[in-house]
Amino acid sequence: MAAPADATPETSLPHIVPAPVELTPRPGTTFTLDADTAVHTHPGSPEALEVGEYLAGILRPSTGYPLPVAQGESDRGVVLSLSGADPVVGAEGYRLDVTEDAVTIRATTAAGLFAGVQTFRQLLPAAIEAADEQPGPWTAPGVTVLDHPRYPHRGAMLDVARHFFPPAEVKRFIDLIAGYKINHLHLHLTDDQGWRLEIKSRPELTARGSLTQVGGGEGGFYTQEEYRDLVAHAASRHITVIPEIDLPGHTNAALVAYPELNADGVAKEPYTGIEVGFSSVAIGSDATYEFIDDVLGELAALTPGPYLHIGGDEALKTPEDEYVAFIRRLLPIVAKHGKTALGWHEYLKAEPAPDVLAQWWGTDPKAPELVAAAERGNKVVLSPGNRSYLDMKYDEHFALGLKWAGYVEVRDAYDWDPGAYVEGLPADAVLGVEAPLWTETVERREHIDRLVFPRLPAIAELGWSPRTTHDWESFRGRLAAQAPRWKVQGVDFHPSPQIAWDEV
Ligand code: TNX
Repeated sequence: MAAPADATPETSLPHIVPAPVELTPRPGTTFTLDADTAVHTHPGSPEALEVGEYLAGILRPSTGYPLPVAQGESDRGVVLSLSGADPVVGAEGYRLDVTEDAVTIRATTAAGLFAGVQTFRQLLPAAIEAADEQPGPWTAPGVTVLDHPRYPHRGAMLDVARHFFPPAEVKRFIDLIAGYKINHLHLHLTDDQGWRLEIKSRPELTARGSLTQVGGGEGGFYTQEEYRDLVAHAASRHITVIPEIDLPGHTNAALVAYPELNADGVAKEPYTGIEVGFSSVAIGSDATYEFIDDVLGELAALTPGPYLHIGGDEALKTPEDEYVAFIRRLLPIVAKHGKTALGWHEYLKAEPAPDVLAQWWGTDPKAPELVAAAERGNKVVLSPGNRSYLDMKYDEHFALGLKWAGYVEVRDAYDWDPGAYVEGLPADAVLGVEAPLWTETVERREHIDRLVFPRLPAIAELGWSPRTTHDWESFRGRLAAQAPRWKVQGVDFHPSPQIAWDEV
């Protein structure tokens, strides 16, 4: 016998990832998008209007409805308002009310409206994600959602150095991560195998240093115009780009381009393998710092976000005293260009000032150097290799990826607490989390998709959702509900055996 229409059993709670702070169903209520629905955005706010246009841009192809977007107030249709939100939502949260007549999102900023839009998207049928017209009906269950992030820093990284990905591919990546309320995109722009960003004062970097990639393919690079366009695309999704120039190691591509960066003054040959830790710029030479000043100066000018990531990892050929001297000479250059440095945790050996950030990629929760840095005031972003590395294999049968940090199944990615993971690390030192995708084995879109989905949503949830919502059984059910969306979007996710994909 069918359940009465107004019964709302536990199992029919909407499946939202990341889990919201509070979600209360309105039993028996649904909202239906139709040919007359309009999007009303906060009067006088171009940013809110942009979020409205973004939402309409997702809804129009699949519904075939006109969905006009205009500034104004309304109690019908879709309403994006910058007034009336509970202050508890902060700078990135929102309140979402779905009633019979209206879908109302209230926030204090456009970023909050954008986050609310992502939740609303997941309330609609999966076919809403289609690129062409679908039958509908386009109903969303009645709910009240109050939501705001646990951490301000929720990141994903794409390594475009080991394999180059053209701008359209990066934009697709941005669009997909935005759906899970990720707000930082770290681009690993340079490594031994390729230099991927045009630097006008150093043209050989791309003329000579961008021509290869892992496996010997032709590589590539972003012109400054293309890079600016990527940054703007990310910004339109409320994502801040963090560009990384990896120094002093992982620099073979630069050493190919500029002989004077080599300690012996001789240019290196291009490298297309996957070993790490063999290259270094000349630590003691002024030419190195003139080069870095040129590169970081142009990069800072292209980058509206506050951070420049300077790498600092795996400088295995550099003696520790030289490494520390290098970092101490490098950091003032970042500051001179008006940016805050972020670096892989190794650079904490230089005991940098408290205003710079560290990204921890360790696997051992005993990390006394990280704790000591936090005690000196440095904030940290957590990317534990055995939890958040999207390039680790899921299991021994998985063809792509590496396994130096072990296998990372979905549950490994999900079942840890960023606030209590590193022993003795004060909870308030943690700015957030990042899931990096290194691309030694990642050659094309399908490879990206299989490694990123479904593990990125796990890390996104750890970054967004309060610890009180943490529950593997709940997560695996909500994650399974994403699969129909990914299918419609053409995301070639890995059907991990840990998730009951068919029970949705
Ligand atoms: C370590 S994690 C690296 C990268 C590799 C990655 C592969 C880190 C800061 N450095 O150079 O691509 O492992 O998983």
